[in-house]
Amino acid sequence: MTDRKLTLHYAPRSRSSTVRVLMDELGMPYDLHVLNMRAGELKSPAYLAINPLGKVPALQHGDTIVTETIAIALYLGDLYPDAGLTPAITDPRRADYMRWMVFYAAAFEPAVVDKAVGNVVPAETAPYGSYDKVVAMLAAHLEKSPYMLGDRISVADIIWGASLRWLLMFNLLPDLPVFKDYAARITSRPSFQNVFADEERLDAEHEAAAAALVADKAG
Ligand SMILES: N[C@@H](CCC(=O)N[C@@H](CS)C(=O)NCC(=O)O)C(=O)O
Repeated sequence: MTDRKLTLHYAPRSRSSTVRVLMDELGMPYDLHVLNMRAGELKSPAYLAINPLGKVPALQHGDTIVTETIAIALYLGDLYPDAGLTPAITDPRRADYMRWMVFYAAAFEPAVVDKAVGNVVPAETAPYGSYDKVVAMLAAHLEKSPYMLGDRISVADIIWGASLRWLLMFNLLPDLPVFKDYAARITSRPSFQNVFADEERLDAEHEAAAAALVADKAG
């Protein structure tokens, strides 16, 4: 629990959507600061003061700012352990939890991005070895259990489930049943479905607002 106010700086259909789902799953009260990415609001001086990279998500906890999706997820999971989604430091699953969360940011995302843009990085230099090995390792892991840490859902599944759904949608991962089943298992949860529905509305509003800005400038 916390007595400092939590604010999520967020734009629909982005990595910040995953954090929004996570905060709903954890059952924490928070303010949502909605930014219109299409209208350039992530690059406003006010937002750059929060995250100099002009990217979402960013979490504000009182006067403290946390950026980076995985850092935010680890932070929130530890802040709300009673939700039952965070293996405690004494839990034997904690090591796997840390490993899969850090692997996501340090190896999996770079492997996928390099693959998507056609960067060929020698396996000895790449922080992930090779894309094919990363994908094979993840598939083999998910073949063994329904969730990243075994038979119980955790914060790690909110991250991995959201990402796999997105990557499958854009053909950035092989269309394997193990990936499709896992992504569906996680993102069919009401927390995801509620955010997806709200984002359809928000994104349409943002598109219209961005188009109006362009028309204003042209006129
Ligand atoms: N490493 C960052 C990446 C954040 C990121 O790239 N966010 C994208 C949205 S998914 C963004 O804000 N893009 C807007 C931009 O770069 O202008 C994290 O994991 O939080």
